[in-house]
Amino acid sequence: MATIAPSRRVRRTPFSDGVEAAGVKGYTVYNHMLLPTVFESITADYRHLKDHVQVWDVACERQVELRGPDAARLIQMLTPRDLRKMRVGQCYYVPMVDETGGMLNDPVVVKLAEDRYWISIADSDLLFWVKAIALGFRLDVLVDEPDVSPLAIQGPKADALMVRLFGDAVRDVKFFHFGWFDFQGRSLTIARSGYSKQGGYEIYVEGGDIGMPLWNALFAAGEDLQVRAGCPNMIERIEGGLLSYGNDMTRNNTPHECGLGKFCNTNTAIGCIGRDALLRVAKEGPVQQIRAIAIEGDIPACDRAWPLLAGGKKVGQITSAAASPDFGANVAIGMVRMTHWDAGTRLEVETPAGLRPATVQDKFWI
Ligand code: THG
Repeated sequence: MATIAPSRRVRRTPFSDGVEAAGVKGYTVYNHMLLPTVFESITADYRHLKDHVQVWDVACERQVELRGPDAARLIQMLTPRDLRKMRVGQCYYVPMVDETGGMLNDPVVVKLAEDRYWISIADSDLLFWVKAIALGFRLDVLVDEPDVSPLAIQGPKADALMVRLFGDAVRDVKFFHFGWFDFQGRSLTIARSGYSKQGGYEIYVEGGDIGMPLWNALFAAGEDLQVRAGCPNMIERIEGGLLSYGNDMTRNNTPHECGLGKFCNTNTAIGCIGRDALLRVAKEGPVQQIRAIAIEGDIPACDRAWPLLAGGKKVGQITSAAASPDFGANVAIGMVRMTHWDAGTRLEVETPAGLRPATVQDKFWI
């Protein structure tokens, strides 16, 4: 594979020096920023993530900040998930859609104050959409991208590591909640969340200057826990059914097709953009939906959609796939038409390396 040319458009992060010192071997670009994809090897990184604890530079999960008297009104316009019960200190995973109900992003929303939110975005330029909505509706709210860079601590020993830096109180942070914790005289927003199923935290590092001091403190404190630099692991996230915007879904998909119907309260999310379109979808149900798919045989890297066939006819597509050491199969995420989405349905995948047998699963692996 060729390299990524360094340039100002491909932004470095406050942790990039640490990531390079740790021997990063591959990058992707996410929200116009570097995102590590591999350190030792994807399978070695996978094993280590499931057994120990890793520190992930996920600064590319950029924040769109809403601040001002109309922040609450604006955030509810942006998502069909009902946010009326959301309290300060909570995080919500939410679909964001356009006026047709098409997915624009699937961020984590962080409620910092009644009049202040962070939208922790997946890989699309959501800032432009949010700014345009705020302007078009003449809302009294500031919308911008603050100097905030998430650092994720993931793996079974994440609690053990975090307690050493932030004290026992960090254990009390509940899933998809956050608290404020001191580090070198600065207050850090720390949530129990992250893009893996192994458990852990996300530290929203405000101010790039404390990036490397925090990075170094975590590695110094976790030596005996075998702490390592890591990154979202493709195998583990497919096993866990964690969706990747731009890969597993695009603007052409509704939340219901993505299995995110449970995060849509179209009846009560009054004022949300796309509500009329989604009311129709919610009533009739989707005609295709995300499924866990097991694929047999050898498969190449999934860098394009692979057609899913039944009797030679296209009935869907595979959008992410990887060989899983723990499940002894190729795990995959696909969008499958209603006629063929039942668990146990046998299909064929048209990979660039040839046709492979596949079976629709009843659920994801973890
Ligand atoms: N953390 C933060 N920001 C992010 C991500 C993250 N922005 C980009 C990307 N990841 C957004 N996509 C997701 C996808 C899945 C989840 C979080 C963000 C996730 N899902 C859990 C699950 O499916 O099991 C929990 C969902 C729930 O029950 O609320 O965590 O990872 N800050």
